[in-house]
Amino acid sequence: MITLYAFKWVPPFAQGLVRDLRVRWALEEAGVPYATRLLGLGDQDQPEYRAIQPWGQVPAIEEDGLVLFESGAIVLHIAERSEALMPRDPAGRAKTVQWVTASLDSVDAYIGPLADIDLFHAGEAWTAERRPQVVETIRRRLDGLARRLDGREHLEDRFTAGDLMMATVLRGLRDTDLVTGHPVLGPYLARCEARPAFGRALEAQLAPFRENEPAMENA
Ligand SMILES: N[C@@H](CCC(=O)N[C@@H](CS)C(=O)NCC(=O)O)C(=O)O
Repeated sequence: MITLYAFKWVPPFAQGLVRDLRVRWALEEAGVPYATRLLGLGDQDQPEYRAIQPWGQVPAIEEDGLVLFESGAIVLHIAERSEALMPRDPAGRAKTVQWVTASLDSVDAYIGPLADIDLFHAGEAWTAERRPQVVETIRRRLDGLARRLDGREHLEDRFTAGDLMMATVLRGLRDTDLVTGHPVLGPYLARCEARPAFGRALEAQLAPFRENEPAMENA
């Protein structure tokens, strides 16, 4: 049985965005059952967990002695065993790997700096100058993606792990209208999120956050 490492709780701005969502979604699409090990405060820095994930981040998985980190690598590993995530023919497999890689290298890498500005450095003077440049760069990345998706349901001729990864990357812009207000990307993301497996994965990530909500100070 696969054991997935995830967080017990994260602040609301990150809930629904933590990268174990990708792994949960892939497992749901593939119909593979899994157990979770939830990391609390300080667990990330313990040597036992650093031996599993060098930077103390989530997600990571363990299965029959195999330890794997990096959400893209884990999703592809799951896709290897499920046609629901990756076609069996060599070209279909190659295209799936291509889109998983593109979601991370060609889209996510450009979205990260905006989250950094909006979530971790909000209100700092330097962000006023930098933010418009970051948004413009993201827009150009989204334009390329939208041109690909215009007139298509998915990145290829069917849903694959590439769409799963791309959708979770696009969710990282949920506090802006860059995706939700986009005539091609908004409906694309909505289509991906309408999949029952996504709903189950999201709920599985959010449930522990509700259960482990920190007590309000002075409450
Ligand atoms: N490239 C890694 C990134 C993992 C990552 O950034 N995880 C975040 C949660 S989404 C995390 O654990 N952050 C806490 C930290 O960095 O201490 C992957 O895709 O798995």
